[in-house]
Amino acid sequence: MSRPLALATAALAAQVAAHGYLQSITLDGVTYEGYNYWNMENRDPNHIGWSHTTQNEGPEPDLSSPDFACRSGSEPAQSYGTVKAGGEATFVWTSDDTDRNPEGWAHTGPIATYIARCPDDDCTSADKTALQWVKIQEESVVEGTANDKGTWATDVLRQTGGAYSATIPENLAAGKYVIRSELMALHRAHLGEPEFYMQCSNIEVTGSGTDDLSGAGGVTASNLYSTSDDIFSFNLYNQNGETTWQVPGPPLYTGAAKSPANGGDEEDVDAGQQPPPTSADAPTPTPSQSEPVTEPAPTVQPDPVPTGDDDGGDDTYGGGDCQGRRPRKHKGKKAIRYRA
Ligand SMILES: [Cu+2]
Repeated sequence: MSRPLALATAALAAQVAAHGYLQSITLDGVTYEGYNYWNMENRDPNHIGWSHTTQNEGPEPDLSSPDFACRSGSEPAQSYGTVKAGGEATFVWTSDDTDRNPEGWAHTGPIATYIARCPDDDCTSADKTALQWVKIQEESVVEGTANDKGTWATDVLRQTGGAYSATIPENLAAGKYVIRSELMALHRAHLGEPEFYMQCSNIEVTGSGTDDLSGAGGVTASNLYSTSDDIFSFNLYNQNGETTWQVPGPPLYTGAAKSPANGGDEEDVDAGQQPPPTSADAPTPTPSQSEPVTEPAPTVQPDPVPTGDDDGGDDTYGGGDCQGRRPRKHKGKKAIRYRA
């Protein structure tokens, strides 16, 4: 199979499989570069995404590795994007392997977003293994059933040019934070190999919020998930009728905004999802009064009946095909403009 010259010349990307990376992050309407591994010549020196050395756009398989925090060999970005508490962060994920991923992000699964306060209010030298992550957004099945016939958060992301949004909690104290966007892929979860893709970025939160997250029950990256979590045995190809699916990881921050792609109709965060009682008695913010943070989700087209070449996702990554998703009609990517 021939590949575009641009890819062929990116020697390090020779084994690119159907994975991806965070291309950009837009904060209160200003777009910053994430970390474009293969675009070194044109990389924005002010990128707010942490650098990494992931060579094949691939997932991080080891929950206990330091690489699980912010991807392989990650190091802090030296710049920040600015966003007000209650503001909007929009993440755009894509792939440079346009042969396998003509629509950018190919996989199916949930999305989660975490945030961690930086010690000494400095993220540029933060220890990725010590950051205490608090989940501020999560979404799994958006429509239909919790299997490959349903529409998952990353399916909606694919249909919106790779974009999803999270609301910065309204009550978050001003200061410097690392925000961690994570996409999960389920096509090999039944083999004990769910895929986790993450990217860290530096943000400076402004406003008059009061919660510095010190009592929010944050956990280090190596404690986000466990191989005993359901995602390590979940079968995407079971045609059951469940319409919900619990995103793994720590509980959602009590002041998190509803995930708008779910129409805001998620159940209220219940007592079982409260952080430990060490939480500060911060007042519970009222639901966000801002505009919904994503454009309305496009009408979801049901998947075509699988064809004979659908292998049920028993593909391999790392030298093999990791498409995990039938190609759909190419809708084109959003043009990304970076600030000057
Ligand atoms: Cu992949």
